[in-house]
This record gives sequence, structure tokens and C-alpha cells, in this order.
Amino acid sequence: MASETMTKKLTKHFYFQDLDQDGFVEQSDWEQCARNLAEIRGWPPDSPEYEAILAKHIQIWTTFWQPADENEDGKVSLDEYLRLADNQRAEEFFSLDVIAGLFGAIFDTIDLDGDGQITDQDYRRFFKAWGGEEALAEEAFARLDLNGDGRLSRSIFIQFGSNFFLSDEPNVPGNGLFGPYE
Ligand SMILES: [Ca+2]
Ligand SMILES: [Ca+2]
Ligand SMILES: [Ca+2]
Repeated sequence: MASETMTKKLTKHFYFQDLDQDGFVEQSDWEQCARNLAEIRGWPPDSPEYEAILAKHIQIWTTFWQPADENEDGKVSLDEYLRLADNQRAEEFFSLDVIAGLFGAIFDTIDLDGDGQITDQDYRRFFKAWGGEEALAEEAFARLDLNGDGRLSRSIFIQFGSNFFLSDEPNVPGNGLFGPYE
């Protein structure tokens, strides 16, 4: 069984990614987020930047979320997602390799200038693209930016991702990646 803390975190993560709030995480949520990001950045739908960001989002859906779709109806329910943490599939899905891959990929969707650092502005755009509140993004970023220099590197971001998925400690910094979870 997943711990109470883990269940709360995963539930938070699930609803963060359910962009259209229909109770399922689907490929269309990821596509919509890519469209939102492109719009925020002023990238036209036929631009190479738009194509690249769309491909990255679809790749995260395909490699991380789609395998959770146990009944293969094309969408991941909260129950399906929570079951990943509940059985031996957790070893496969929440392995260090998978998490490093996932958070590296998420990082690349946030670090839109590709210099290997994300700023609080990037983080606000990330939340906004997922339909989240920019104030929550500010708060989340401030908690993650431990040395207060206004930037997060790729490696620390991946480390926070490991906190999020592998630690049952209620107070590790990575728990706030997607905003407060309680
Ligand atoms: Ca959805
Ligand atoms: Ca399903
Ligand atoms: Ca950057």
C-alpha cells in the first residue's frame, strides 16, 4: 500500500495534469498544455518551436502515462494512477531511471530557452499552461529554490522529482513541485 503522504502527492500530481478537469489524464491534456505554452510564448501553430514542444508533451504521455492505462480506454483514471504505487508495478514505474527520464523531460518543457536552468518566470508559465495559478507557482518555486538564486538546474529538478515519487517524508522540498499537496 502506498503511504498516506504518497497517495496525497500522487493525487495532487494527477489533478495537476488533468488539464481539462474531466477526471482523467489523457493525451489531449498534454496536447492542450503544449498549445497553451506555445500561445504563452507566441509560437504559431505551424512553427518548429510549436512542433517540438508538442512532440515533447506527447512523448511524456506515451512513455510515462499511457502505460498506467490498465483498461486501455485511452485515459488514465485516478484509480489507475494510484495503483502504480500500490503493487509491484511501482518498482517499474517509480524506478530512479524512469523518474530521471520523466523529470528530465518535464524540465525540458519548462526550460524553453534550453540553457539548462529554469527561472520563476518559467515556472509561472509552466503552471499557467497547465491551468494552475501563477501565485501557486511562485510559492512552489520559492520553496524549491533552496539557495535563493532564482534558478533551478536540471539535476536538482530531477532530484526533486525523486523526492516526490520515492520519499514518504512529508517535508522534503520536492513534495511541493506541483504546488501544496494537502
Ligand atoms: Ca483530462
Ligand atoms: Ca484507463
Ligand atoms: Ca532556461
